[in-house]
Amino acid sequence: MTNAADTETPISIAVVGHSNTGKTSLLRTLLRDSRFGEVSASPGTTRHVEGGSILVAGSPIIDIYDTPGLEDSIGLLEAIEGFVPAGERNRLQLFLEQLPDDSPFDQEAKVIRQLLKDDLVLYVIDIREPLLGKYIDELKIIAMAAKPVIPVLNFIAEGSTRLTSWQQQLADLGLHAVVRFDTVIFNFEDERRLYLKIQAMLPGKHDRIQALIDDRQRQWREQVEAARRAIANLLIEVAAFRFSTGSNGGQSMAREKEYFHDAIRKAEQHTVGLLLGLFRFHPDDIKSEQLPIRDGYWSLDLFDRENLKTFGLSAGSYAAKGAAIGAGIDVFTGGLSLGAASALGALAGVTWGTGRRFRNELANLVTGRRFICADDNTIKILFLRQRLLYESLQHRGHAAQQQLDLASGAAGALPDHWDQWLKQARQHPEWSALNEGEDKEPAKAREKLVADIAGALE
Ligand SMILES: Nc1nc2c(ncn2[C@@H]2O[C@H](COP(=O)(O)OP(=O)(O)OP(=O)(O)O)[C@@H](O)[C@H]2O)c(=O)[nH]1
Ligand SMILES: [Mg+2]
Repeated sequence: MTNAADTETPISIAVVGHSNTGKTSLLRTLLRDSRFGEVSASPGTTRHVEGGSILVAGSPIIDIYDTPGLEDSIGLLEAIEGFVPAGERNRLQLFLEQLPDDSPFDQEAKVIRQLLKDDLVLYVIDIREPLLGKYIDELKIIAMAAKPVIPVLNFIAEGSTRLTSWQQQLADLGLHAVVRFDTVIFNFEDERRLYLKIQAMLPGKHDRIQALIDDRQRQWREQVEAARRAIANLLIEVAAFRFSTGSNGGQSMAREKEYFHDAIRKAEQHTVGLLLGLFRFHPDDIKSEQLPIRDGYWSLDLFDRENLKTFGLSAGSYAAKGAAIGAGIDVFTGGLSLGAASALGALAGVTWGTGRRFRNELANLVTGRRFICADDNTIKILFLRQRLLYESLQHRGHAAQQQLDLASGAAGALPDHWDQWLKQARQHPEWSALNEGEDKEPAKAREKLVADIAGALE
């Protein structure tokens, strides 16, 4: 983009409101920056005006400013009315000019100064509270700046019972362009609606805001699609992974198992990193004793049997398979004939001619070696927990401070074609980069499977 739009000054927006209503949280979400400012449960956290830029293709469309919370709006309004007679046009400006250095309103003065500079005001409201006099006074002060105001109703999840009454009362005050925006449970639609309202109030900036909306929409779509594909890829990589025991210079079975587990753990961690990155979370945003991800790792090891409980899976398959050598592994022994290998799915009737894909396994049959692959439960857990992470990240604002809660049993069911997908992936060791020496040419059929699995994540 090298048109005039680039040289235009960004739209400037002030975020104001009573203290502790979630102003800084709103900026974090809009800026996609969980490190912006300081957020805390106690009021008076933000002490200075601090700004950030909302960019499209590297150029700022909106400069948005966080301000300290208004605390004593009733006193402030009285002071303004006392200093500057009604009817004066630049009442706030005159008030600032007359304010003594040691005034108790120095925090408020910072807010007013910012209000006067900006094109538009977002007034953040904690709707868990009723519309008290202090809010009305704040709105009166803001109105003196004569800027377009959009009330942003926050704490939607907790305050839903008051939502209509707030909307009604704001409408009575002449404020119709209200938006709801829960800064903790992010919902892309809410963000879009906020930008649409801003667009409606600043007609001169229509195209720039449209560019922002389109960009955010595209980003969101790509982000979601990439996340789905990352999970699909992980599933295929691991399901198609076969590890021939005895191929590592005669190491003990236990060490081979560890090696095998580690390869899968790394693949999972890689995916977790991708998912966090796609939704622009820092790995250590998600922490605490409540589980489940710490420093970009699932805190519960993939091969921990506790996962079975969390995801409501039955451990039965372990017991049933006498050959199982430990959680997370299926063993196939060359000596057990093709019958055992067919448990991989679809090997019955295999011939040497069709066996290129299975050459290693067939060689194992001859040499009496064994190979191991991830068992069904491991792959299910792998899928379910990545899906849960993906769903949580999608609905998680950058201001969220509480943990993802895995124990809520929110894992849900496996997709309809699960068994078929698994079977297919298991027949294609060459689809897994975890298998050394396999050619990893992207096969059309693999690509189709990725698309199918990704599609089921919608
Ligand atoms: N549950 C919930 N908590 C929220 C929401 N928005 C903000 N919070 C929490 O409310 C508290 C205050 O949020 P801040 O963003 O610091 O609020 P602020 O308006 O910037 O506060 P001051 O700077 O002190 O005026 C923090 O504990 C946030 O995590 C929300 O939509 N839902
Ligand atoms: Mg703040």
